[in-house]
Amino acid sequence: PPSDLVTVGIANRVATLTLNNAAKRNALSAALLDALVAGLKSLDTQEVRVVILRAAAGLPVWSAGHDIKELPRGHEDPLGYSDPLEKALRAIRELPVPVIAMVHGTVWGGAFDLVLSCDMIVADETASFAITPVNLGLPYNTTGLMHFIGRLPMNLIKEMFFTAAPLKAADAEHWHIVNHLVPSAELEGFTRTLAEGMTAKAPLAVAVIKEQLRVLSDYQPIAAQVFERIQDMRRQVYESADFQEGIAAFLEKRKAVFRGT
Ligand code: KGJ
Repeated sequence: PPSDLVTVGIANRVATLTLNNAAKRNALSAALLDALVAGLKSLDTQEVRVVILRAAAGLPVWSAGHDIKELPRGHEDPLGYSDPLEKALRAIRELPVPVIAMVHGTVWGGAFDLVLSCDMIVADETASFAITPVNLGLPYNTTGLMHFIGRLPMNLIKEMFFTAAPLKAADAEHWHIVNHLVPSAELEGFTRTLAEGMTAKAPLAVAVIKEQLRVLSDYQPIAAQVFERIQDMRRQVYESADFQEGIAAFLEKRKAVFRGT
């Protein structure tokens, strides 16, 4: 059934998917992400040639990231393969047409992974980007880190992950996080022109190039033992008291006190 959490509009071969839950700051709940994936799957990619992913007009928060209330409370991988966020990232990355993230407002946590998983980002001066697992004591997943490694310089990745501080729009432009930084008043028009410029291009070539770039940038052979070691280290983190504390602090709207246990 269509959901009002994510609306879909189509014009001139461009589909616009709009995150539409202002009350929860577009937190990436299972319901919202399922609606996003359903919206993407509903597209006829013979007809639709480009997708724009945006938040509802005027919201100061583009998305608050993973719905922290829905994170498993310990003893379970918080970002496992079947997590709704992971499914949505794959749906965008595997969609055979370009997806442009159009960003007005602040982008938090898993929502940063979401916009980086889009094929390009157009933002305005209100945009900022933060990746915040260290505020929760959460061990980020390996696939997610691969997304960052494939897209950003290592020193920037480390600064963003270790500080959890939002990167302002101008800095995001400096680091090539955004393809284009444009004034707020021009954001929609600019993004639409960029999208429409791709709609008449050869769709088979576009789809294959997108898939080649995905497969090549994801390609990272890793020994089973190494992967299992990393998973075991992650498990120790999501089973820690600190992870419980991080989530509890968010729910109680207070600052977390981490003890390293
Ligand atoms: N999850 C669940 N609920 C959320 C979230 C979230 N991420 N963000 C906001 N909400 C809910 C609040 O609990 C409030 O619910 C409502 O949205 C408005 O939030 O109390 P309720 O009304 O029932 P709030 O905080 O009153 O809004 P603002 O003052 O406008 O602040 C907006 C902020 C985005 C600055 C603030 O909500 C915030 O700091 N949210 C958490 C941002 C964050 O750290 N997200 C990253 C989550 N982590 C990840 O995604 C991952 C994958 N990670 O690894 O860390």
